[in-house]
Amino acid sequence: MNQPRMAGTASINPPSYVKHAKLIAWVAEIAALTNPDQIVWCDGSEEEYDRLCAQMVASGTMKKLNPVKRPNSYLANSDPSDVARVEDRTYICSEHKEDAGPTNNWMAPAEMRATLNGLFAGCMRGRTLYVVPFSMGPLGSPIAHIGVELSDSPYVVVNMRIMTRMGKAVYDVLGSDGAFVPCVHSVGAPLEQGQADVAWPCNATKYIVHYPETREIWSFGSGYGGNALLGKKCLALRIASTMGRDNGWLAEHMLILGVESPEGKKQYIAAAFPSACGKTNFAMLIPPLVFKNWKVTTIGDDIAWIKPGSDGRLYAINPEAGYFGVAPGTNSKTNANCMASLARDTIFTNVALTDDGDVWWEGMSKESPAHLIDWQGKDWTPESSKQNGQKAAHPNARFTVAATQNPVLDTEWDNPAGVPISAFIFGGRRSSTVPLVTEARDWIEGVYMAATMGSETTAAAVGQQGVVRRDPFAMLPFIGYNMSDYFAHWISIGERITKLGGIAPKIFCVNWFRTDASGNFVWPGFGDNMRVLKWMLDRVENQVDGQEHIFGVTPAYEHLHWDGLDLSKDDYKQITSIDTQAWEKELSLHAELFEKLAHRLPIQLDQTRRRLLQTLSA
Ligand code: SAT
Ligand code: MN
Repeated sequence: MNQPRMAGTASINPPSYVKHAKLIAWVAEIAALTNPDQIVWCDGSEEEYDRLCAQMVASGTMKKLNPVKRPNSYLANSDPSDVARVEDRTYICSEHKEDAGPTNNWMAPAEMRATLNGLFAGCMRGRTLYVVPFSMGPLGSPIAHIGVELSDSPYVVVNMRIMTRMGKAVYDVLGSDGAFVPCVHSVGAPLEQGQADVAWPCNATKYIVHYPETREIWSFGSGYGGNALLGKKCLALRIASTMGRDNGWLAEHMLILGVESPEGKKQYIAAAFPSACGKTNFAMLIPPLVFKNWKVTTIGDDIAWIKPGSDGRLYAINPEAGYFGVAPGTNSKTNANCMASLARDTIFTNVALTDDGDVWWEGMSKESPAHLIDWQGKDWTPESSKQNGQKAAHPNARFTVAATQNPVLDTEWDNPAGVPISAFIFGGRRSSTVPLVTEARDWIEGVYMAATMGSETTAAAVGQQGVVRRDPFAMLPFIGYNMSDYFAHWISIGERITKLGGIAPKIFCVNWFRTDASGNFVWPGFGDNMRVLKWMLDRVENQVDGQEHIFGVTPAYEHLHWDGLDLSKDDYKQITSIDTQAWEKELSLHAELFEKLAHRLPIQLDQTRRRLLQTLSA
């Protein structure tokens, strides 16, 4: 780490291994605008990580956890106003409004640049500007993309080191003129001379801004998750989705998992669910006993970059290097592999602190500890929580952990060639209407299912929770361009596969979340999702039947393995039945979405809707 100290305007002083003149000039330009006290060029070393963590422990941003219980791990508590992605403050600033489309916030780039120049002027006063070079995807691989984040948050630096391939080696790949996505981030809380810092600086004004045409990212005012770790949703989804549109590939909000049968046959599945709907749990699934000798392994838990190969198959990589997963609800029953991953070397954010210096969150154990310090730093007891309803951990509390700590990490997880995808799964959180699993009869029907997906909102984004909203492909907050063009792009990928002589992966739609009359989930979920996964894999191999209905193909009760699970035929009916009235309403909501997307919507989608409506009312 290189740390020249300067009063007022910092000197740039890049280390000798940085040979990229444009990058150095850009750092100088941003430093001149934001006015940090010093500039630190991060090298990604362990020594640097430890030093920044120690510095944050000293400043009160993080606590070091009990080294016996949770070696080399930390807890950070954010400001209560900065706990999730801010979708209403997230902008796609393309030259033309239609290119951002009706589902994105838009402002003309020139106008946004003027606004941001005002906000960023002097915004790093009293702070350090960290230069964070990172690669999304294996370092040096032809499918990886490099970003450089300039941030005044040391919390961002240590999280980026876990979540991406971050550090010095990136400069070797960049050389003197390699391409990178410039990412500028500030918590927006300059410090005046002598002003004491707070534990979690942030600003009530927030902007998460993308310029898709020039591939730039600017983020102001938040230090949390996807608002601040700019490699994740901002680069690997919003910006990458526009790269994919331009170059014939897909950037998707998908986990990737491998399934190996007892005979040694390996298949890979990519699955899209909205934030906080169990992607991490699904990606680390432990099959029930009846699936003895079946192995499920993880390629990724949140993002997939998918490209057609010359053999007509789709190949997927996980551009990330770590997991930023939801802690509440995670325990040794729901996700033992995840719990094992979190045993050490983990950063926890907004979970509760136990009296012996460990962490706890709702759902970690049946019994809660008798006393905790909650995520807001207040005393918490089971009694006090009963009285005031305060949760010990914030519902969007997270862990940041390296993928390499996952005991079921797939051996191919960082193979730059990617893994071939056999099927896509799309899932929402729906307490009614949508059946457990439906197979689309062809690519277009699958694209339709994904495009019209609805899901009840979760704590991953600021706003009302539990309301159904259309979340096409689980990508509503992450498509960096016009959603209609995105649908058209998916259709064109299907056509490309056919042209290459391949067979498009099957597309399935699942819903683990249907409830009974008392509001309880009927389907057990977690490991038992293997039962549904097995049916899908058998469908891919043409080895099992299903029942065709209006919307596609669903397994009959006898098509699933039930050993070890007590789920009656009636219960099964409850989660697979199709309520005609509810579906008429559902199709009208699809029509509403299509009306909103209007003139650029691919004709095939509304044709499919009309066909379904006709069959339904026949
Ligand atoms: O905060 S993140 O965007 O990284 C997590 C999520 O919403 O999936
Ligand atoms: Mn996500």
